[in-house]
Amino acid sequence: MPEQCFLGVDLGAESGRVLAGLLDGKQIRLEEIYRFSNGPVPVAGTRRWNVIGLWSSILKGLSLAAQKYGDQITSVGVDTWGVDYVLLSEKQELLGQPYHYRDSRTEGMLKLAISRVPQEDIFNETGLQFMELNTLYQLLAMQETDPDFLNQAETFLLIPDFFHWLLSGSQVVEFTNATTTQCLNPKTGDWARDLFSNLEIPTTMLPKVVPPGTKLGTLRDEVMQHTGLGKIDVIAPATHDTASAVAAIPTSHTGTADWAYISSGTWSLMGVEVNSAVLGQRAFELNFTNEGGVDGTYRLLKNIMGLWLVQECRRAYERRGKTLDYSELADAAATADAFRSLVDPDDPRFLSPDDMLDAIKNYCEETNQPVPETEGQFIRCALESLALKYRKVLGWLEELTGTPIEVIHIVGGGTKNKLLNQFTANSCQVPVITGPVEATGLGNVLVQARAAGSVSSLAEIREIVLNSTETNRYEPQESEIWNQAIQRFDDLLKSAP
Ligand code: LFR
Repeated sequence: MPEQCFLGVDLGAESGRVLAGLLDGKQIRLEEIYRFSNGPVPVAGTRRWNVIGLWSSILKGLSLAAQKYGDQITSVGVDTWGVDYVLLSEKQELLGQPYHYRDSRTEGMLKLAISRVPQEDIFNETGLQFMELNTLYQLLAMQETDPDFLNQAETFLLIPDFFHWLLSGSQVVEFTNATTTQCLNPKTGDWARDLFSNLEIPTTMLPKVVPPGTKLGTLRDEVMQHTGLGKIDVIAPATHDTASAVAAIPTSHTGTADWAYISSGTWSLMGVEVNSAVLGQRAFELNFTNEGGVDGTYRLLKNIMGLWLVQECRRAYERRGKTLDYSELADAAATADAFRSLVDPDDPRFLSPDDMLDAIKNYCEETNQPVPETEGQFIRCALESLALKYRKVLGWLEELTGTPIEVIHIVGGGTKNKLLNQFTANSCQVPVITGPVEATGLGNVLVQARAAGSVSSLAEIREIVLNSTETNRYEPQESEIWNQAIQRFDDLLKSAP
């Protein structure tokens, strides 16, 4: 079979990429066509996404792809982070500048929501962990403080759906990303309309939900003209980046919960794959989430603050006039003293601090630990704390599923941090397999390939990734000192401010 080309647009919180996935029978090769930066834009005391700027970069990437792969291209699809949305008016105008999930307007919204609907009912209806960044609380904040746009909204689209609309004119929400909103009922696969009415949020703007792999249409004429692409299909991949990443885990164990994954980037999403949402009391107490995946699977997982801690330390150093790259920071951490100070990575103060170094210092002060001073001490504290949090989550996953976890797969850009990979194996006391870095992009294009009939199942998607990419293995070491550290970490979580 000649090489088929599928274009994947993968937008992350720090950068976006247009990728070409070249499928040749049982092997896939992913090529980065164009990379551009992304990030929150401060706008008059708020944080927004520059979606028009992103669209312009996507068009540039698609033009470059057209020049290189022209007639070989079968389809295009977009994935991004979850929860954020745009509103379109009746005349299909973008209403306002879309908010970034770290904008502070949602503060207090969880409290407000549960004063109207019991928290357990919200969990039973949506199966989602409680995080104030969820779409539900963003919509509630809008309804409470500035309902004009909501009242005018004819269509609600999540960020990837918005780009699919720009590409093809389709106005639907893809399922995997819809499950990140806390607005969807995993049992019915439809919007949790009762919950919306109890929270007095309008529901008329909610479009149809479609599964990953749905053909949404073909490129608009104007996009073809602008980019030089032909009338190719626009296919919804698993539009939630984590769903795409987990679809591309190189495992031959699809269908069992004896392996865990960590999709590691700005966030660390750690969980197992299950065949139906886990909604019991214990999942609620532990604040676990059930996000929809490919082929009817669910990701039982927890959001862990992830390498955001390191990214923000780096930015804080930059503001102090010190520009360091990630490898310099990792090297400094590698030679710093072990377990000098620990933090709960998921303490709310770390979500959007003005200055991450100050936030970590304050946490250490309040918990009577040595305050980090050097770069190495800060980063070591962040990485050890993340690895210890992984161990806690591993234990909870085993408790919820009743299945011991034999191996952890880490995928995504975070796998480049070898120190964290080794810490994870040490802390969790199971082998860690890392790679591919580009799991999200691979998952995106392989779901498109499945829609085109070139691949048959989730298991085959994973087999192709296994055949096509390199992985590394880390064996657990230093079990004794990590076991002592986990004791200390447990005490910290119990007594933390
Ligand atoms: C990762 C991710 C997480 C989601 C967070 C915010 O990029 O998509 O899964 O919880 O971003 O949307």
